Amino acid sequence: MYVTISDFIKEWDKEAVLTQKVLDGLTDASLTQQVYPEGRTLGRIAWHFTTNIPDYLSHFGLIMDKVENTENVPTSAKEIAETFKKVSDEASQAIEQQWTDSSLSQLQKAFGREETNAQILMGLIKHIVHHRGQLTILIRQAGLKPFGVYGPPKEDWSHLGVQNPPL
Ligand code: NI
Repeated sequence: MYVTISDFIKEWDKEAVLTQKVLDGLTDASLTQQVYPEGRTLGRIAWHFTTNIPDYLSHFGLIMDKVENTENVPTSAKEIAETFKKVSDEASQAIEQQWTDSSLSQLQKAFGREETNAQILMGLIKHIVHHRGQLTILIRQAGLKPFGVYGPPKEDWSHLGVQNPPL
């Protein structure tokens, strides 16, 4: 668990770089990929976790600008990727400027229970990681090669000289 703001920011920035790489690999056509006919599209999922960042942090007391027109999922992959970049940078600035290390151990009501602000911040990272995992499946279904978030996608094992990758 995060004890200092700088611990959190390090983790936030590291995950944001990985998420950015996933989003930068999207094409406009891939945004309409669905997991089943009535399912959410890839674009909607990416837009959801992006626009949720300021909504979530504002809900827990940080002052941040919300994303405009959140109900309209962009048809441009570049717009989603650029919005994520802006929002994730603004989030780390807001947290650094508005909270101190001692804020992290303060309790707030969250999801029907008491959580520390450190847990609340970790919840935001988990939310993004959860949906980012969904995206990588949809990216594959859309016929694109997913970015290897925590390890290489299957194509890159062979480039590394590995014929039978570990599961
Ligand atoms: Ni969600």
